[in-house]
Amino acid sequence: MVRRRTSGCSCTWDSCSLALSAFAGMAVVSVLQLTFGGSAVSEVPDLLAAAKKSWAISGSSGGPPAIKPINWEKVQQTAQSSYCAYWSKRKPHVGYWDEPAGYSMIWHYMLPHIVKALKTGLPAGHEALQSIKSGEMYLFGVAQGESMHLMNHFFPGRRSFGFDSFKGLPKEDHEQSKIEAWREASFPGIATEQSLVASAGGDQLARVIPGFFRESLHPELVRQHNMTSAFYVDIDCDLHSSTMAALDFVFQQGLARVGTIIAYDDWWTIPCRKFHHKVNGVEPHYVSPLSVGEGLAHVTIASKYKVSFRCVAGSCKPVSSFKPCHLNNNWAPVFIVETIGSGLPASQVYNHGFEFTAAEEEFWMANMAICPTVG
Ligand SMILES: C[S@@+](CCC(N)C(=O)[O-])C[C@H]1O[C@@H](n2cnc3c(N)ncnc32)[C@H](O)[C@@H]1O
Repeated sequence: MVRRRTSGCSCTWDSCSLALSAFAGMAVVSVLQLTFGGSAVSEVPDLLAAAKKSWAISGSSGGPPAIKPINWEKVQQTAQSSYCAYWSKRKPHVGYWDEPAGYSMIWHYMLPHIVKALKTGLPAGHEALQSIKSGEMYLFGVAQGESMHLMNHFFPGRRSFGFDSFKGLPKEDHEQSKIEAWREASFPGIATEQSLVASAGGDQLARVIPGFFRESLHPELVRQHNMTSAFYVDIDCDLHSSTMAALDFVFQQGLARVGTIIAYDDWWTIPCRKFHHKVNGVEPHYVSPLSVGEGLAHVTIASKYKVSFRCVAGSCKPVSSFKPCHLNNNWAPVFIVETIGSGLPASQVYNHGFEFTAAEEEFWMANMAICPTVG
């Protein structure tokens, strides 16, 4: 059963599996029939035009390689086979304590396999290894009690920091990112600060910073909590303005570094809602995920901090295989920071790492079974 989502989270574990498999089957047929031609972009800020340019990856552009070349294909193959092996053995609902609530954060299940592949696939001494091996986890949007618990389950022994108002969403500032389900005060906390800390390994490992990000995310936090490099940043705070505040904090404070992995739960929620439904009185229409919500914040931050991101898993690359365990056949996009600032050749401003064309975005939204149900 695919539950109608009114949250920033996605769907049930099994509904996602089914939906993704259904999408897979449909897509295999449709890919043969479709040629990706013209596209209709109706709500695209200037930034999007710049963002849509794609740049060559480091080491293959003809310019000086920003970092030691990494065999990304091999890393992805290793992660892929490890994840598929896990899938073949998994029992329904394994490790998923929140099934009755209808939340499924299925991209989290890919992370241990990605990390394992990075640890073995990155050249010894590569700067990314430091945060991958021993970095900390920064989770934005935690008061439903899911992400901190899950990440501690997958990465026990790592420190985690959870940020939430415990009063639900604030007001969205970005007009095009407003959808009815994300009203002010939606999703007031279910968990408490204490229950979150307990679920994430206790107070030696977990810290919760309560408050709205615009007040809570001040630079002093870094010193107060001795925060160090982010191995993982979890964006599940739904709104464009909240995502901007979260990303700005981790990049400005130097917590996000080369090797930091960032995943977004609601990258597709606004585009999917607008694609399939009337929103704020406007008939269904296409908007790119790079022009609203979390996607727009990602592009803005990439530009502001001159970041080159790479898609490592999830829905930041069109699916090339429709096996349920294919790393890109997943709801949320997962990126890794490849370079920051001076790492990019002068000709490249930044690289958001999102690999869909407009036609592929439309195709994905038209065929992805969960898409009409979210928001
Ligand atoms: C859909 S829930 C995500 C729940 C989740 N991942 C978990 O582990 O419980 C979104 C959460 O983001 C929080 N949030 C969104 N914007 C915020 C902001 N600007 N400041 C503080 N919390 C915010 C909300 O309070 C809400 O708990």
